[in-house]
Amino acid sequence: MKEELQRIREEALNKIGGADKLDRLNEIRVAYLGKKGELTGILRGMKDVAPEERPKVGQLVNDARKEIEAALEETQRKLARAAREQQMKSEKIDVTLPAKRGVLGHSHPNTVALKEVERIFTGMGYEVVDGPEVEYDEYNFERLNIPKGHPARDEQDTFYINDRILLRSQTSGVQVRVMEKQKPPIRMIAPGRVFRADEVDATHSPSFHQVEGLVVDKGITMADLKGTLDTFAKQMFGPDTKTKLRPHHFPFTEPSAEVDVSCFKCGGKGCRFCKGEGWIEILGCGMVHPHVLEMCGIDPSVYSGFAFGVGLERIALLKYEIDDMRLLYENDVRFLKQF
Ligand code: 2U9
Repeated sequence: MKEELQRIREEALNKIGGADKLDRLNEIRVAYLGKKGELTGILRGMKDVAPEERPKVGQLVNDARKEIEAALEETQRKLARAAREQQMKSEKIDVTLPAKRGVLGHSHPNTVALKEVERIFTGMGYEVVDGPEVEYDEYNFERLNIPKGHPARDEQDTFYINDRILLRSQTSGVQVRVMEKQKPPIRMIAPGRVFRADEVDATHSPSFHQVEGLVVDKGITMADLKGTLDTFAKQMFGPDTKTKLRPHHFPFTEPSAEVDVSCFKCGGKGCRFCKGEGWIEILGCGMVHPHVLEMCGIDPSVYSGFAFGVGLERIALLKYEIDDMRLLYENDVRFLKQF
């Protein structure tokens, strides 16, 4: 029995010493100390040992068990440490390697242009006001001197939700709301998306963006309008830019004008960019029609005002020399990252 115990002990310790994996160590534990293990088998055979010998043999089995357990534990610690070291080595991070460049997007040309327009007008004391894209006919047309049946409605080929509600064709409803609520002086711009049932081409889209402006106060004249637009044009297109007003007609302004700026490519001599004209049309404007003021709750015998409207895409196309509006909506990063 003693020799057998000695053999088991040596064999187990040998195997433990030779184990190179935690799994293997577990197998050894089961083979010797498990329920059906060799050492456990010895304990079971105690009934065949003479009673006076039993305590001694029992002691020997226990000693062997402790020894094997200690060896298992130590080897397990060693193997676990080695495994951790191996893992640390394989996962080592070289902090001196150059960092991977992230793909960093940037603002859309429309956004860049809008921020610039907002910077210029807030610099002149204007407020930037937002409003709903789904609008009442009343605010989009009626209060702007465009009653039902007016030809200006056909020009704007509007998307109707029902006979009272539509997708706004201009941001003017925002100004109407401000005039209803606020006593002059009013100095505001209303940027935002507008909708018209236009066919898509290089200069048209069923959805585009406008920035409309409105100033209402006592004694506002066409000279204020001209001076404001001149300041805007110089800041947007360069300090040498000249501004020219051509008579026009809008139902909501009287008198009305279209505004050209001197070509910022050729300085007005005429080039391919301005199609030989020397001038480029950028926006529409006028003095707010007295009837519009009245319909918005402002007394036209006390107050006067000017308004203007500009297509944001038109400004972005001109400023960044993009020749097709569709490029602005395709979201091709190869195009967008140029600006
Ligand atoms: C109120 C009163 C007057 C806004 C104005 C224009 C002239 C204009 C066009 C520019 C290019 C539309 O995007 S576009 O096609 N707009 O020419 N807009 S005056 O006049 C207003 C607005 C609100 C209460």
